[in-house]
Amino acid sequence: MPKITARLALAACSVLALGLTPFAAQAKPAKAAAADQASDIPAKWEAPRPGFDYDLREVMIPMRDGVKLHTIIAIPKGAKGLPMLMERTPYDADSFLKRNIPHLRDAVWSANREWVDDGYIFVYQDIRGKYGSQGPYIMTRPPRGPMNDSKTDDTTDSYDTVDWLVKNLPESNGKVGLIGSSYDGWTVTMALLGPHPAVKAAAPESPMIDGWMGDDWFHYGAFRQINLDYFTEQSSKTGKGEAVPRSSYDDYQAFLDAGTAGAWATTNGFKQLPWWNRLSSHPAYDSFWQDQALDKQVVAKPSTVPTLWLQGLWDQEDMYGAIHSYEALKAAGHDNNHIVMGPWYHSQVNRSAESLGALKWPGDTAADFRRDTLIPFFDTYLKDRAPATPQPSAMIYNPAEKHWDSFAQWPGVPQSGLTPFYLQASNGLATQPSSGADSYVSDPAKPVPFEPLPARFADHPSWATWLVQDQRFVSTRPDVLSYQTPVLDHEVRLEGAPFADLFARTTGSDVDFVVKIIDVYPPTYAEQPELGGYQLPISLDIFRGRYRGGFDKPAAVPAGQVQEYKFRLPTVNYTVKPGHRIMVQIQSSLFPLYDRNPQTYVPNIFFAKPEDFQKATITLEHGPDGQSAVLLPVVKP
Ligand code: PG9
Repeated sequence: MPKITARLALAACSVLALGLTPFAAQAKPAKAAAADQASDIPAKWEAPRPGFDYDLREVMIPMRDGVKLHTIIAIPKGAKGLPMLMERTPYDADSFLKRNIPHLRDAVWSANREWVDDGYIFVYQDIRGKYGSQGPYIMTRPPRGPMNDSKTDDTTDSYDTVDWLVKNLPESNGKVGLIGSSYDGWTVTMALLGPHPAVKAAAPESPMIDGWMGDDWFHYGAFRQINLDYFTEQSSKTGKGEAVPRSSYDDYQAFLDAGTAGAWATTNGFKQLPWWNRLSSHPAYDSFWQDQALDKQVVAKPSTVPTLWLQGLWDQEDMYGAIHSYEALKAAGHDNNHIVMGPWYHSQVNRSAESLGALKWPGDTAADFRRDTLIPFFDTYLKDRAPATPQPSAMIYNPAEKHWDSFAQWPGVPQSGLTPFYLQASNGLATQPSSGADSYVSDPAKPVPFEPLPARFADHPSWATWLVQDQRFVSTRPDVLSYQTPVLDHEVRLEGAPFADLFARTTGSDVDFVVKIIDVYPPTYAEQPELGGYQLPISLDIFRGRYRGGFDKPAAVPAGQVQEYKFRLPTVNYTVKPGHRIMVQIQSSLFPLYDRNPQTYVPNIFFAKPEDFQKATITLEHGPDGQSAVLLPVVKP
């Protein structure tokens, strides 16, 4: 450390006592400079923006209660009569447009590039309480009603924003399209509960619709621990907070060390986060979740806005919302809504999509979709431009045949027409019932990993593609049971939503079931040799056994008694080809993505004690005490 003189030390002490930094103290004394200027930084700097092909406006738009929302608007130079494309986000509106880039095409984020070519005005807004917007932030703020007794929500905020836009942007044609993925898809859906008349089309992309049933927070009651990072990132600060620091490079180990999600949260200070406190005190599907499930709300308050629901077929975050909203609206007779499911991971529709993990597609399925379908859909209603072909009710990619299929009705095969594929002796799978049973020991000390170790939530490529991971990495574990058909001599075409229908006993008093439907590739595969023998999950989900009698009625499982566990799996449009096999894998954990079931019934698994975690022997019945099966949407010739 350098030697300091007594005088300097004294000066430093007085600076510290005044609460000034030494740097500020040094800047002060030059008397001559102080006379002619207050600061080198002008009160307001206007960048001339020479050569820019768009105007940028940054405004604080007032809502009905006086709260102002930070909004960025990019208007192509000389625009006249252009429609507006609006995205409302909790993820920093500023990050959607690079302000210092002169050409709008390069300045907007990649998903909007084709829209620039087509001619749109872009509006990006921070939702209440995040980044530049005023007001309190509430996680996925519930609609006004039993859970929100204020006069505002994201329906009114969207309405008030659109109202301001049509009155203040003379360059526009007064028509607004709504778009956004995930949380931003949730904001689109919220807007649809009471849209401004200027809203003419909407695309909720992988929207978070029901956080308990099958979107981000839980799947059928099993908690998704990756959200623990999201909670601090999203709700510890107005801007972006930090992920939780790790004790181990491998999240499998880090979460095993923590014991429960509740213990992890307590250790990491989550009691300061109101959202965590609310979520963790509602582990079951009670009115807290039911009243904010938007697939119910869109039917209760249906809009007339033509809507294109989008999601990935392997969407690792929001696999539930789009398809269930679409189906609910269809069932209620609303035909102004359409579904598109592409061969994509979560939000890949907004990126390039030539491949997904080991799977390759001919061309960029996302860019093609944006150019050929999404923009023409918006243009139909925002530019009065007739589409080349009318948008079908459902457009679903067939990943085995590598092309899009159109459907007037989706799911193609209704639930009443599903074909049971029964578990058989010697790990067979067939359409005739059999007799027998198989057991495995599920040990909470050694849960089945959801991806090859080290598991890392923070690694994007592996997180985005874990749903297409070759399942051979677990298929030889004794606690993963695999059943497969003989090699197929004909193709089996699947169009719709499969179900798992298990009849099982356990020695414990609670249990989870993970069911995967898998396309097993032939042992050698000339088209892409590394896919030889690949076990590709085409539909997979987890179900928490305590909810077998109703999602709002958790109940202990009677030890040793056969119980039925029936649940829907994600939708498929898939052809299992001759030479392949259909496989079903069943296991009782998927860790650390999902929290471990202690296998002893406790009222709230978040706060289970170490002694509640017990090994259990689980027995799957093939008959006569129940015919365990998966029910597949096989198209009959
Ligand atoms: N899947 C993310 C999310 C949405 C809504 C709530 C919580 C998380 C997202 O990508 O926005």
